[in-house]
Amino acid sequence: MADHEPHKIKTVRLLDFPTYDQRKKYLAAAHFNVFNLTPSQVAFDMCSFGTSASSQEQLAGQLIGDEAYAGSRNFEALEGAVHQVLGHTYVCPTHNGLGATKLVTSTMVPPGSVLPSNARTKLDVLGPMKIRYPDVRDHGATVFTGNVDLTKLKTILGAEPVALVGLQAFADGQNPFSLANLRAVRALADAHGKRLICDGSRVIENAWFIQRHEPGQADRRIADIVQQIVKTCHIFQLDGAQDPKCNTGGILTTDNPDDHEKFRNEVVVFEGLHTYGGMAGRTMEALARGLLEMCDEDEVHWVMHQTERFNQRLVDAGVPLERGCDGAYLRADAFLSHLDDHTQDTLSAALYLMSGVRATAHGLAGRDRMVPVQIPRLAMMNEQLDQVADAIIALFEQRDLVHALKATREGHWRDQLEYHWVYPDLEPYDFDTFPYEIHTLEKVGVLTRGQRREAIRAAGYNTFLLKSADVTIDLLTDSGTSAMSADQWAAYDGARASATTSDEYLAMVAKLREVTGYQHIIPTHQGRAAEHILSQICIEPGQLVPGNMYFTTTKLHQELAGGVFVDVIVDEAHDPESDFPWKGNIDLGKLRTLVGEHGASEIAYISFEHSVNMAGGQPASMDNMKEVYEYCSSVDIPVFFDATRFVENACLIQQRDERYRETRIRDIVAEMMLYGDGCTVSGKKDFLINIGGVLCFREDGDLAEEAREMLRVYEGNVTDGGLATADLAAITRGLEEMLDDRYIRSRVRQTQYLGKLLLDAGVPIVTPPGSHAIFLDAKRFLPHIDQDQFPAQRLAAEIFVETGVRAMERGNVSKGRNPETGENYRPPLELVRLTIPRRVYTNDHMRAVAEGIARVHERREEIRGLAFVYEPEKLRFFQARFEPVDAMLGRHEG
Ligand code: P71
Repeated sequence: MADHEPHKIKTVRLLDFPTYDQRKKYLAAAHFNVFNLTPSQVAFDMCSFGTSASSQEQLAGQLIGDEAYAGSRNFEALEGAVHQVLGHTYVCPTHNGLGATKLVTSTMVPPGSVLPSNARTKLDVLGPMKIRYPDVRDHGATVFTGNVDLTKLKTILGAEPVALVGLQAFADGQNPFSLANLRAVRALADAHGKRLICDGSRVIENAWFIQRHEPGQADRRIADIVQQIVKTCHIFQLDGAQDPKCNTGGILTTDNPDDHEKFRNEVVVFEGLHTYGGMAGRTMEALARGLLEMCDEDEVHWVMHQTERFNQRLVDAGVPLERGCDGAYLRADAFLSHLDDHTQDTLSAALYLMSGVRATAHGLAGRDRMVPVQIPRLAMMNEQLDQVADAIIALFEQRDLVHALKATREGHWRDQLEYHWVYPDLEPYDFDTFPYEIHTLEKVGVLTRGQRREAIRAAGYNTFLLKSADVTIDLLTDSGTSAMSADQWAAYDGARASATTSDEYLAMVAKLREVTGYQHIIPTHQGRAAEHILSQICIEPGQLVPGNMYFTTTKLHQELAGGVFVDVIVDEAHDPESDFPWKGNIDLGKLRTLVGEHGASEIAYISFEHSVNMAGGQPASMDNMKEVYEYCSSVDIPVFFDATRFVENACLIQQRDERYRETRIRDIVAEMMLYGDGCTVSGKKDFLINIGGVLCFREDGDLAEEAREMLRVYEGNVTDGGLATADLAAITRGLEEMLDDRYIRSRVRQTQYLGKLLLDAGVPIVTPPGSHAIFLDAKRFLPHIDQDQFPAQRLAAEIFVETGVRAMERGNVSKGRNPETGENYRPPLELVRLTIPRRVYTNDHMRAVAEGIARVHERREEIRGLAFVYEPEKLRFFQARFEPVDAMLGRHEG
C-alpha cells in the first residue's frame, strides 16, 4: 500500500473557502443549481473531469510547437505515445471524447442500427442522436460489475441490426469489466462480424481493478494490462480530460487501416485536420505526455489508494453510496430518503450550503439517481479528502433537516434546472486545511536502499553532494524550494522585462512598504547579497555585532566587514530540551553587559533574526522585540532584523501569545517591524519564491543611498538588484499569499505535526518544534559518537539510506574550527535539520519521514561516526567529504 504520494508539489492553485453567508448568497444567485457556481465560489470542486493535476513535463509541453496545422510535430509526439502505450497502429485525434464518439457514429452507426453497451452514461450522447442503446451489463455480477451479460449480447446480436458492440472501461465510473469477459465479448463480436469499440477514458482504473481482483493478474503491470485491453478491441477511444490528465482532447485508435481511413476522412468535416483533430498543439503535447505517464505503477496505486480511503471513510459512517473508481457515488434517494423529489440536486445544494463542497450529477436529467463525489486526479491531499468526507458525513447526520428543492424551471439537461429553496438550518462545516490544491507535480526519486547506500558513499556522506533526482523527500532546505502558485506564475509570465524602472519594481516597493512599513526598499538577488551590503556599510572594522545566534552567511559577511559577531541569544536556545516558547529572544541582560563593557559606539548594530534558524526555527516574542528596541533606541544602537522567516515568527506569536490570538498575521508582522530600523531578507523562504531578497531601511535615506551605490557595482540595477523583472512580479504576488492566515497556519501546523510524530516515537528533537523545520538532537540520538566524529553528519547520511529523505547537518561541521586553536568548535547544538519546503509536501509525506527516522532510531546503536577525507577552509559543510570511521578502521586493520 502506498504510504505517500510518489511525487511532490511543483505548483499550487489557491483555494477560497467561502463563508456560510457567502455560500447562501452564491447558491441563491445560482438558482440553487450548483452547476451554476464558479470554482471561486466553491471550497472543493469534486469533479474528476479535466481537473487533474498535471506533471511538470505536461506543463512544459504546453509551450512546445503549437499550431502547425498540417503535420504538426505535436501530433508525431502523440502518435509515438499511442504506439508505445496503447499499442494500436493508427490514431485519429479529436477535440475531446465527444468528437471521437461523433466520428464513430457518423462512420459506423447507420440510422436504425443499435449499439449495445455496458454503460448508461453514454445515453447523454446516443439518446439525442436517436441511436438505440440496449443495456447488456451483467446486473448479477458482484466483483466485475461492468461485465457484459454474454447471453443477452448474443441474443441482441442475433436479432437486431447491431452496428458496433460498445464497452466502457469502468462503466459509469462504477463498473469494471474483467479481461476474461472482454475476451469473450470480442469473440462474440468476431463471430457475428461486428467490431468491438471500447471507451477507455478510465482504462487505468479498470486495469488496476483487474490487477487487484482478477485471478492470475496480480503480478502483471498496469501498462501491460492496459495494452491488452486496447489490443483486444477493434477501436479504442479516450477522452484526454480523464486518465491522460489533460484539460481536453481525445483520440480514436485502431489497427485497421480501412477504419482509420474512414475516421481520417470524417475528421476534417467535424473536428479539424487528421494531424490535430481540433486540438491545439499544446493539448496534443500534454496528451502525449499524459499517456506516457498514466500507467506509472506508483502513481496509479496512489490515486486508487486515495479513492479507496475516501470511500471507506464514508462507508464506515453508513453513508449510502456506490464505490466509484474516482470517488464516491452517493445514492441520493437513500441519503435523503424522507424526500420524494429532486433528491440529487437537493443533496448537492445542501452539501454546498453546509460546507462549500460541490458535487453534482451531470448530463440528462433523470438518467440515474446518483450524486458523484469525484476526486480530481492527483490534485488533493488525503487531509483535504478526509475533511470533504467529514462534511458529507456531517450532512448525512443532519439529513432530516433538509427539505426538497422546489423546481422553478424544468429542462432535459441538468444544467437547465432551476429551483427555489427554504434554507435548512444546518450546522456549517468549516474547512481547516491547506488552502490550495495541487496544480502540477514533480516525480520524486525511487532508489532502492542499496542504491541509496552507494549514492551517499559516492557523495562523501555529505547530503549537500547528493543529486536531487536521487532524493525521495527533500528536506535539505526551505530556501528557494517553495511551490509557486498559478497566480505567481501568471504574474511572472505577464511581466514585461525592463532594464530600467519596471512596473513590477514599483509594485514590489509599494507592497513591501505596506507589509514592513519601511520606506526604502532595495531588491537583491538573494539574502546574502543584502547581508553583504548591510555589513559593509554599517560595520566599522573592530566593531561588535550582537545577534540572536549566528547564521552562517550572516556571520561570515559581518566578519568580512571587520566585525565581530557576539551571541546574545537567551541561554534556553542552547538547550535542545528546554520548552521555553521564545527561544529566539535576545537576552537583554547579556546585551546590556556587552554595551556596558564596550560602550555603545563599539556596537555596529543588533542583528536580530526572526524564527532563529540555527536554534531550531525558534521565535522571538513581541515583548522581546519591543524591549530590545526601546533599550537600543535609548543608547543609539540600530536594530536590523533578519526578517527571512518573519511571517513564521508572527504565526508563532499568534499561537503562543494570548494577546495576539485574534490578530491577523499581517498586523502582527507590521507591529514586529515597528521595532527595528531596517532588515535583510532572504526572499527564498517566506516570500514563496525561488529566488530573490531585499534590504530595507525604515527611514534612513542616506544609508539607503549608500546601499544603492554598492548594489550598482555588485548586484544589478537599483530597480532590480540583479533579479529578472519577472521575479519581482512573483515576489509581489508571493508577499500577498504569505500573509494569508490560513496558509501560514497550515504551514506551521505541518511542521509541528512532523515534530509530534517524532516525539511520539521517542526520537529526540529540539523542543518546542519550530516553524520551518524539525531539528533532531544528534547528541541524544547517537550518544555513543563523539562530537569530533560528527554524529549529526552521520545521522543525516543514515536517514537518507533508510528513507530517501535528505536532511542537513547543523552542528560541528557547520560551525567549523576555531581559527586560534584549530580545534572544532564542538557547539552545544549538534543537530540534523529536517526542513519543510513551503506548499511542496503533504502530511502523508511527513508521516513517512517520521516512520523512517523512527526505524533509524531503533538501530541507532549500530551507527558509527565519520572522519574528514576532505575539508575546505570556508563554509566547509558545503563541500566536505567523509568516510565512516568503522570503514577506515577496517581498512587500516586489513
Ligand atoms: C537555509 C538557508 C540557505 C543556506 C544558506 C547557507 C547555508 C546553508 C543553507 C539562508 C539564510 C537564512 C537566514 C536566516 C540568511 C540566509 C541567506 N538559509 N538568513 O536555511 O536562513 O540567504 O540563501 O538567500 O543568500 O537553508 P540566501
